[in-house]
Amino acid sequence: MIKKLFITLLILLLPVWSVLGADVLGIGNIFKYMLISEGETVQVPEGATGCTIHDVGIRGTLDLDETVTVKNTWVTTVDLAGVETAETATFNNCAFEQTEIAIDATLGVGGATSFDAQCQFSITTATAFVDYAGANYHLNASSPLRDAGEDTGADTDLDGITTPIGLYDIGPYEYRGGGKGRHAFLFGIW
Ligand SMILES: [Ca+2]
Repeated sequence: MIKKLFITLLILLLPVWSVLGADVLGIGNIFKYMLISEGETVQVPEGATGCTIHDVGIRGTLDLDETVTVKNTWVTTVDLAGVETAETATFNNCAFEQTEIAIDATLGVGGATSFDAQCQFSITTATAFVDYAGANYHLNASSPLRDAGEDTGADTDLDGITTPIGLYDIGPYEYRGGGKGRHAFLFGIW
């Protein structure tokens, strides 16, 4: 009953969250192939079970309050305060600007994290991407995220390029040389 009420309230509040710059997932949502800007939030709220996030670049905050699987994604700030007893945040093929200790320190009481062997911590954003300051999140040739991942089931990257090239990369973009993606051609941004 309480969960139903919460979910109803959540649906009613979704437009408000959108205005505030938050992407709020519902039960079973798959959130994929996205770039989240600085200051924005991706949230999996309590009760939103069965969610998967993959191939996303989150320069803002990933706020998890429920059991969730996050794959092939890089994150600036992780907030696990809502991950509580019997809930686990599972990360496969992910990279973080924070340390593992810093992320675990945000966990709620009884919550748990599961990081696979491919996960990287303390990534230096200034050197991992073509131009982090300028919001070009394609990988550098020397990026630690390049060829450092594993197959998480994605066949293409955010540019629509078939993956992998060489070995799988971490994050929404697969490195293919040249530094810039098709966005430069399509939208004149990068
Ligand atoms: Ca690769």
